[in-house]
Amino acid sequence: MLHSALINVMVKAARRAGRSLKRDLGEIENLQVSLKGPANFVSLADKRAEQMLLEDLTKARPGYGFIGEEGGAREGQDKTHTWIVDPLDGTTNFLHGIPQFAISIGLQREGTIIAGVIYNPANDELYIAERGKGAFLNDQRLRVAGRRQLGDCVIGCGLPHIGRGDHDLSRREMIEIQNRVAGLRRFGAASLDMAFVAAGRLDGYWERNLQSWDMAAGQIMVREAGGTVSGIEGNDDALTSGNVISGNEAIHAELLKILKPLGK
Ligand code: 2AM
Ligand code: CA
Repeated sequence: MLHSALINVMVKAARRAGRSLKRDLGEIENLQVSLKGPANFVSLADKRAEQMLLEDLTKARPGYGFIGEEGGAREGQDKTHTWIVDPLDGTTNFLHGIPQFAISIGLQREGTIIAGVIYNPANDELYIAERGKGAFLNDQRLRVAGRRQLGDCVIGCGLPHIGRGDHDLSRREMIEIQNRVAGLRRFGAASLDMAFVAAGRLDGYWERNLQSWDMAAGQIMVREAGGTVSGIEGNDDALTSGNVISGNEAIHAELLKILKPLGK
C-alpha cells in the first residue's frame, strides 16, 4: 500500500527504534536474574529509542518541534508542527518481558494531530493513521467495533500506579463499568489500548492522568477508524486534560454518562 512521504518518514523511524527495543527486550530475561535488575537497563533502552526517533524525525523534517517522554520539549523553527513521541509506551510491560508495548509518534499541526504511527516491535503490529485518509493495521483498513450495548462490550481501562492518581475513584469507576460490560481489560500501554479501539478489538477504553505522548497517535487512530475520543468531561480535549474516553459514538456516550459524574 502507498502512503504519504510523511507517513513513510514516521514508519521508518518507528521501525528503527523498534529494532532497538526488540533487541533490548531479548536482554531483559538475562537481567531479571542479575543482581542489578533490569530497571536501569530499561531506562537506557527508553532513552536510546527516543534519541533515534529524535534523530530520524528531525533529519526528515528539520524545523519541527519535538516533545518526547524522555527529553521534554524542544522548540523548532517551524512553530506550526510538533512531533509528540513516546519511545516506549508500556514501560512496565517491557520491564517484565510482556510483549505489549509500543513506540508512539503523533504529529501535531496547529493544535490538531494530523498523523499517527503506533508500532509494537514484539509482534510487528504497525498502526498508521493520517487525517482524512483512514487508519490501518499492517495495511488493513481499520474500523471501530459496531456494538452498541455495553453488555456486549469488552472495555479497556488503566489503573493508577502506586503514589499516582486517585485510587478510590479508579475503583469506583471499575465497579460501575464492570457491572455493565461483557469484559473489562487492563493491558498497560495506552497507545495500544487506543489502537485496539481503532481495530475493533476493544469496544471502548478510558483512563485518567495520561500524558499527551500516551495518546497523540492513538487519538487520530481512533478518529480515522470512525470512533470518538474526548476527555472525561466530554467537551475537553484528552490531550490537554490527560483523561480519555474512546469508542464508537454510542459506546463513547455510554461510558461518558457513567464516568463523568463519578469524577465530581
Ligand atoms: P508508560 O508505560 O510510557 O509510562 C498504563 O495504563 C499507561 O499509563 C501507559 O501508557 C503508561 O505509559 C502511562 N503512564 C502515564 N504516566 C504514567 C506514570 N507516571 N507511571 C506509569 N505509567 C504512566
Ligand atoms: Ca507512555
